[in-house]
Amino acid sequence: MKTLKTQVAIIGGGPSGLLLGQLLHKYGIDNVILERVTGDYVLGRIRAGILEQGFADLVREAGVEQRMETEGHVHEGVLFSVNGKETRVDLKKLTGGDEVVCYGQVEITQDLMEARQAANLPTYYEASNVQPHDVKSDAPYVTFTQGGEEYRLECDYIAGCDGFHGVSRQTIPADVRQEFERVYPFGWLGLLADVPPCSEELIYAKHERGFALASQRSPTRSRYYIQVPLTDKVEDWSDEAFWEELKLRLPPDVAANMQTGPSIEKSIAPLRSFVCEPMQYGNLFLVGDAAHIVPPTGAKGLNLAAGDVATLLKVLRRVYEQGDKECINQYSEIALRRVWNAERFSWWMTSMLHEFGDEGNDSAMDPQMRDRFMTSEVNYFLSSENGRRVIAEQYVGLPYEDLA
Ligand code: RFL
Ligand code: PHB
Repeated sequence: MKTLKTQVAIIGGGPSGLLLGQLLHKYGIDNVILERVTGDYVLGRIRAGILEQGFADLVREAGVEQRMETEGHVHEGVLFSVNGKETRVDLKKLTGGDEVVCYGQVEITQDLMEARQAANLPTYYEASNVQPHDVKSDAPYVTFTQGGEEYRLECDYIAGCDGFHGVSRQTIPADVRQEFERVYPFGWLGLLADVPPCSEELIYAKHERGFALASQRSPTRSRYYIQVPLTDKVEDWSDEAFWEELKLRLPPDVAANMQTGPSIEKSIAPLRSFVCEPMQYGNLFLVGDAAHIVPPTGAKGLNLAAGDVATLLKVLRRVYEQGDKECINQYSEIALRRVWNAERFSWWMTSMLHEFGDEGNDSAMDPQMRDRFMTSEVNYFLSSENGRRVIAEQYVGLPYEDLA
């Protein structure tokens, strides 16, 4: 067994782990990343597209912003369509200057990977049997196997950035951990295509046939989603069938001018709200999807992960720069305040904009009555400036909290 030493062991080389690693390095804190799969596999996951200003600022702080600044697109507004009727939420005006950046998760992950490689920071890809040990003690360590060799990584702290299916959360004993979960009775079928976006700004569409989202990656690459039953398989959907259904759900003038083309990627994602409390156990911290999942309707998943990274960075800087080890106990409470806010917003947007039908309607309410309430609610918020501001403030993201 080979023994390695570092200050912070990071489990998971997705966007959370990479961003944390880069920022820790910038402040002189050593870290090692252990990733289960290859870098190419990580880059094959097409996910988020919208970054909050707080996220973009962290990327700048990490010094990895060059490509985001030139290739990312600032969006000052977002469109909602309710049964074909469009309303614009002017993010910038309603929030007094905030906006979001449209730049793919794949791109930001690639930028962070390249920066890590250029700085020669240790990353173990294809690390299997990753297991944290003694996380309540002053000498935690992580064991793993790579290339037939067994390793023991000794560290001060462990950051569990290993996503929803990772090992870190399971390290917190079941009697300490409380998990909250709601699985929605539908999924999103996403399609990526090299065609110009149908709209300059994103369109979130509520339609009686189901939700649809028109998003984008660049002036020549579009990302679209439609709500589908959980029982549907990607193979059930030809590109033609997808485009046809999408057009029915978007505003007619947008659909009429939409350019279609062959898909580069097509996949179905289930929708889930999930929170694990607490997010810290001894010297182990959960970061990003390892601790919480939101349905993608509010574009909050990756942004929440960045909020955790910002908080953990403040904690670890204070530990190493000021010798204050007690401050680690603030992490979970501060992170969870932001998490529950985004969870509530994402659940609310999902509830208002999707068709629930009979299936999965878990309230005692008549499904048609629920639909009427939700249509009324979304129309109420979109028709008043105050209502649009409530949506705008949360869409651009709440500020990061400081440590006490
Ligand atoms: P990730 O990305 O899942 O990365 C975790 C990494 O850990 C590795 N791993 C392990 N490594 C070592 N040992 C183990 N035992 C391990 N187990 C797992 C995995 O291989 C992986 O590389 O979590 P992270 O870094 O916390 O990042 C979270 C984001 O990926 C996620 O929140 C977002 O993609 C969510 N999301 C969106 N977020 C936004 O902010 N805005 C959006 O517009 C947005 N759109 C989306 C989304 C997620 C989607 N899907 C598919 C769920 C759209 C979709 C369709
Ligand atoms: C995306 O572009 O993938 C995207 C954008 C906004 C969302 C979800 C996904 O709310």
